[in-house]
Amino acid sequence: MKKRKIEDALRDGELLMRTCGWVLCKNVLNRDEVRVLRKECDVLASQLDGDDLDDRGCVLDAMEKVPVTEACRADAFEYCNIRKDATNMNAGELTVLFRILFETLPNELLKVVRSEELFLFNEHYVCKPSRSSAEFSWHRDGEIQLAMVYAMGSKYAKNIYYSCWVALDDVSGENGALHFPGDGGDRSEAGDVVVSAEAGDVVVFSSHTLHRSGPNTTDCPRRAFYAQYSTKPIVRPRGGRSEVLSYAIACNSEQSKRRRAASAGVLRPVKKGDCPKEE
Ligand SMILES: O=C(O)CCC(=O)C(=O)O
Repeated sequence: MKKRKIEDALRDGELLMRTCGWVLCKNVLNRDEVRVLRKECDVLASQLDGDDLDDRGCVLDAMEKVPVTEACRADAFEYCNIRKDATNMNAGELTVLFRILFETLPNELLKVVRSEELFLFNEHYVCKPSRSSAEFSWHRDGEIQLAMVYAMGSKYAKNIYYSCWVALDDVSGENGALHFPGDGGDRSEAGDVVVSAEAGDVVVFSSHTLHRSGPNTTDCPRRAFYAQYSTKPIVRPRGGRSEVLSYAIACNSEQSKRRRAASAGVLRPVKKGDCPKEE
């Protein structure tokens, strides 16, 4: 693409984010990357009963399984070291996961959101089992995830972060696509916007953006990876000091890159055959 066209495309994405609060980014992850995430999602789901997954709002959180330390909440090296014990990924798959989390998704986000730095705030999978009636009604992520922080005062209500919702399966109205309000904020079934996405596409939206998703009426699970990034660390007051809420791991700074590179000591470059085979 010529430089001018790239600049136009970036401006379009940024404009969409500012006016609609969401944007669909096509083909962000390749097939190998999608396969690595699918496999981890399936491993986490297989550790639960089907009903359990519906009961827990279809959320699968790999970090739930490991002892989260204060250090890993803000440091890329500590995070990678702890995250690697969450599931049985091999070193090649972990390398792919960390590249997605700390490079591919933040780089994509920086095309539509202006910021010098992005901080990983949270990551989990959302898996709607086959024939699941689980739906997410209209909500803004910030109102739910930051309710406790907002309750501490208006200063905290200014926190904003961005969700990168990564389709791991082809997603449509039949299996639980994301919906956003239509023209003039129309939230009716006929007027809202259903975002169909192919595996590897990413829907980016802000923590202030209203959205919902429908049930999965198909015979296959509908899997998505949900990584969220803030432009500043999101903290809450505790015992006279600030404490990181969830995570605040810098993705873009040189220091963060060096810390992540250090974690490569426990990993190794991706080799042919490391990634799961096509199902
Ligand atoms: O993946 C979905 O179906 C929607 C998830 C969602 O809206 C959320 O977790 O806030």
